[in-house]
Amino acid sequence: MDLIEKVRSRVRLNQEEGEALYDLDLYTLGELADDIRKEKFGNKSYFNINRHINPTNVCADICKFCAYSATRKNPNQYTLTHEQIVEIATNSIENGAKELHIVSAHNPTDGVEWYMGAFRKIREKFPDIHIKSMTAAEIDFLHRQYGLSYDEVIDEMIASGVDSMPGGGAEIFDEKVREYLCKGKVTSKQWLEIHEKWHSRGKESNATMLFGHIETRSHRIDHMLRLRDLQDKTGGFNAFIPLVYQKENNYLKNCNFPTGQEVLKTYAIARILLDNIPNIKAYWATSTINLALIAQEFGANDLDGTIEKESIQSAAGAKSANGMKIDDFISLIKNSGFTPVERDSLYNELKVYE
Ligand code: V47
Repeated sequence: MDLIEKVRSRVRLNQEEGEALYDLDLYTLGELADDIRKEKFGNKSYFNINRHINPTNVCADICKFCAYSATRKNPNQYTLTHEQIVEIATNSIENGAKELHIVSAHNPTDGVEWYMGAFRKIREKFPDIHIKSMTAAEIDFLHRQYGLSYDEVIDEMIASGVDSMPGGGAEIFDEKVREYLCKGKVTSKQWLEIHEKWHSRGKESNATMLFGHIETRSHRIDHMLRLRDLQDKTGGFNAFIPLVYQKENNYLKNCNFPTGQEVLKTYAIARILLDNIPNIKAYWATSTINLALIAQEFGANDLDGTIEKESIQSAAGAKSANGMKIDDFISLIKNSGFTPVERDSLYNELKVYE
């Protein structure tokens, strides 16, 4: 059976076949991915009304790709108080946010209680809001800095009101590339172990992949297959999110910045290879909204959300600092030929915009 036949027959592909998908022309690959997407979701395209909150940029780790954390390039340190965090959450929830996506840098001075207390204060005031927070990199940092085991951090998160984990900190799993990008941070094995532990509590999470820097196509396929293996065991991943590398204000140069074609191929390949992760998210903050809308025809079924305020990617040059108005989001999806569906954080449908 040739490769195209295998994809059409839904045969699971290996590393070599995954790499060979990149050699197909864009339209053939797109059509293959689109068929799978349509089979699962018809004409629906998902989004949520969410608020990103980044409580601190003070970071004990140094990742070459990061423009957000406070370093020589960005000397403006900040750490929000619990009161400030709750105030931001309150404003957003009053304006319709249904998910708080809270991600911090690795702050070595404020302690575990600063992280967890914020969740408890939000939860006390808003029993129903979905809190998506703590990347595996943050959990590993709290373990390294304060001597808690992964299990202890995870149990404390759950007790404090965290509902699901975001997919950050995965970067690229290949050990050599990872060492160059972010030596000292959570390893690939640890990242996967932490998500496995989270899933074993019946909880769900997402997975990202940062691409378009020094990695090769082969590294991307390897990354996706490591996620597929874990998903076979746990079934706990909701969405896979390929993040396109943004190149301003950081220390990672000499990169192979991807063309639009390469980005679309990567979404399509994710849809084909990850036969056990339901949602492929085109996170418009890194792909641009234009490419994210096209990605809907290349395997993606989700565009993330309105975001409201975005600090990590916009620090590195993305045009996402002020999020997107819900009406604009809905009409962009409609005008691109899809049916917008507002979802909650766990992909339950809340409203279909016919
Ligand atoms: O892990 C840092 C990435 C991630 C850059 O789970 C960069 O729904 C591009 O994980 N260019 C954090 N990316 C964001 C994240 C995320 C985003 C949207 C949705 C979800 C989800 C998770 O941001 C980090 C890192 O890979 N990042 N710097 C940069 N220069």
